Amino acid sequence: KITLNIDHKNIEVPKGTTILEAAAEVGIDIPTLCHMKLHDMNIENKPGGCRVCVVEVKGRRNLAPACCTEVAQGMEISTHSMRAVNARRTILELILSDHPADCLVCAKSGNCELQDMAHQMGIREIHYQGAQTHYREDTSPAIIREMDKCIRCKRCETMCNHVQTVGVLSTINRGFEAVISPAFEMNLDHSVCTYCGQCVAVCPTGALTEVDETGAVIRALSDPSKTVIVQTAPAVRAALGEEFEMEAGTLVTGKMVSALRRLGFDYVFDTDFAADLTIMEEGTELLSRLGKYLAGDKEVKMPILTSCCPAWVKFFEHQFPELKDIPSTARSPQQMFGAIAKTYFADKIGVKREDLVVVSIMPCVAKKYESSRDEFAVDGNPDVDHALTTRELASLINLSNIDFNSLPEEDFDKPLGESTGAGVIFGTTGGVIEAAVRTAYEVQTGKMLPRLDFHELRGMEGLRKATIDFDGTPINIGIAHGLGNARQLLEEIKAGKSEFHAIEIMSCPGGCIGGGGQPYHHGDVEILKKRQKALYSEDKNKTLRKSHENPHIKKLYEEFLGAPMSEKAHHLLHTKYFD
Ligand code: HC1
Ligand code: SF4
Repeated sequence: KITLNIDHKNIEVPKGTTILEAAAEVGIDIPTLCHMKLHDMNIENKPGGCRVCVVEVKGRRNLAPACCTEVAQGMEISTHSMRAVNARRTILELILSDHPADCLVCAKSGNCELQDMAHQMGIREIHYQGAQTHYREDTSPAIIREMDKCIRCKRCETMCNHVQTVGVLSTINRGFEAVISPAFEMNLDHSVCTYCGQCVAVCPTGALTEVDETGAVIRALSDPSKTVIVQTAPAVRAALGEEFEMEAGTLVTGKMVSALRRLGFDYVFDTDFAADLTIMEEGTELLSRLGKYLAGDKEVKMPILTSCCPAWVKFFEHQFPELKDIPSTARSPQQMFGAIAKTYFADKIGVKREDLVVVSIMPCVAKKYESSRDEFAVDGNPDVDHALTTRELASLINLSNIDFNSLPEEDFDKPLGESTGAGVIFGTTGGVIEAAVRTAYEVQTGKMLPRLDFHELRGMEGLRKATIDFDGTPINIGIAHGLGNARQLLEEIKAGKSEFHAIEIMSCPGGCIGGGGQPYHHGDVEILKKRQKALYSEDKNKTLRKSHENPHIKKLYEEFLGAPMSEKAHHLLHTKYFD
């Protein structure tokens, strides 16, 4: 143990603790722009790059960067001596001298750590002349890179290279020319970027943001010739409230529905309905493959992998093309919803496909890319027209002058708004496979499940495994969230060493609750845990908690699809993967 003094507070911490961590122990928040730590997830970005966290250490000639200076016995530290404050302000001014001052129209305005810090430090004038070099804007189907706004904190590099192991982003060039970029300065859409959006989630400035589709949605809502419907992803309801100053983990399902109605959507539906539909298709596929495998069919490939996360799909298409016949062929719930909306539902209400606009609200930026994939369109008309993030929905609500907090709670419309608890838990790591188990068990054994809560599948560890007893047949299940964790399981499969029958993979740490389109959580894993808890509580409060019991799903099969994996279901609800 080491004893030291920070701002006149005595403290004892273990050897190896940094000044930044030690200060946090006694409630002193030292400002920083580059440091980021996701506790419990073993994720840390500590380049010591921004130098905003400098503090004065008694007896030392130079100021010390708190994030990468370890404490020493008897240290006396001042985090607010005028020498430290003056240096911090100078450093901030130098950063700002090479940053565009377009806060008024920046996508990150109000959520920008650099803007907040300039405000906190009372910066009124910039005394230095930076190079203000201009770098081209790079727009992909999901993410916009505006490198003029990059402060080179390297948080995005940590997420892309160490957490996701995608390896798209690295620093090239030097000095004012330095830029975080894909190799050879190619655009993101030419790289192997998965559009997971984890770089966007941690970017402190407006350098990395999602493609903004709010304008297009406003235009559709104002067009009287269009019927505009909306679907909301499971994870959105557990986080949207944070944009309106509510405690993390506050469920706002009913308020969200009424906000969407007030925005003018003609029908407010739920992606959870399509999640139930996914379970019907994916569960049937799992059981069919499993049945053959257990009967000794050497042709059948195991394990089956979930396929609802578009960043994960893009990841294996690029990085493990030889495994592309292993994931389920089921489309994601977002895309199943779009396909059913533009056929079954459009027919029901007598609207032509081209006059029906499908909007989805997603916790994710990759969903924008997914909805733009060619295979999810008919004659150039996409099944899902616009995918907004949770943050974009909050911005739509704000700009429409709707007082979210005082809204009444309303219910989704029918038929595509009815869902079970199984659909709800899709939004958290482990939820998709738990939903699949609830249905697959009953279909396979013909028996009622003795319990519905599979605690062994829940949690936040990056890699988890459990064996579920299917009435005498042990089924081995794996779960990975974060693409780096997924990579480990894929390497095992490639080497023929996988012990699993089924694996759930989600790209974002925490699953969709931690998606790149959610309210910024600033690295606070407790926020993710609260969102996760909220989804399990919504599941618990549902009357129906198994996908195959959803009455509107049953009706959809009776009236339209026939049976799971039927030819029609195959055509509308399944997909192919590409190298
Ligand atoms: Fe997800 Fe899914 S759970 S992928 O995380 O399978 O985005 O929430 O909508 O499609 O249902 C996201 C969430 C979401 C799909 C579902
Ligand atoms: Fe890397 Fe994901 Fe960002 Fe693409 S979206 S650059 S894969 S972190």
